[in-house]
Amino acid sequence: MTSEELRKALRLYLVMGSPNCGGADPVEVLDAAIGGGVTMFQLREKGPGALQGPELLALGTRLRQLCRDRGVPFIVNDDERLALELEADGLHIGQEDAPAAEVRRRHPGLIVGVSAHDLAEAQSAVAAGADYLGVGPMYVTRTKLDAREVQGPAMIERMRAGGIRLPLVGIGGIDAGSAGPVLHAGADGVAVVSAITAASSPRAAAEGLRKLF
Ligand code: TZP
Ligand code: MG
Repeated sequence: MTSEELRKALRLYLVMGSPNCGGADPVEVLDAAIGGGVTMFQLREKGPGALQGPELLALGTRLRQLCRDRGVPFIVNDDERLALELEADGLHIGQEDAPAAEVRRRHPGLIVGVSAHDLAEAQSAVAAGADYLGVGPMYVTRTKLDAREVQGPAMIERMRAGGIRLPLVGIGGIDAGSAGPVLHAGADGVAVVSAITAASSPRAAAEGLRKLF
């Protein structure tokens, strides 16, 4: 994938695991969301009731296959082994996970995404060889209980002004009504969880977000 293709794939990035789906089948949620225009997917199986072991592998296999069938890049959060087992297209790591430079070295063929909360973290991630950055939280979120302080779209602007050219996605509390300032600040796309997974129609929610592009 070229960096321009990656930039486009990052427009509407759905991040999700079974705990975000409120009892609905995550495969159905993802299927509907892709139908509505989701361009990239991250399996992030975290929080109360998160699946582990063979159950997680089984869910991951179904989600991975759906992404393959629909031509949507499939990224795994944190878990390098799971990413390899599922033949993921990429891996997303946070500041508390394995150092980005090591992940980059271990997996030269994978898309490597890194969460960055300020310009210094963004600069280190670029130096480590990250392919894209997730920046947040843009707004108040109830999805990630240990989320950092709200940074707002201004953090994207600060990163761009500080010379960060890498593809950036904003994350945290974003929906169709609040995505505009994130994109205007210089993000290539938005990453969302609840705006799609908690919507009565994930497909319509994705369509509403896609209209912004
Ligand atoms: N990282 C920063 S905020 C967040 C993650 C994974 C959760 C975003 O969830 P939502 O529901 O889109 O606010
Ligand atoms: Mg992490």
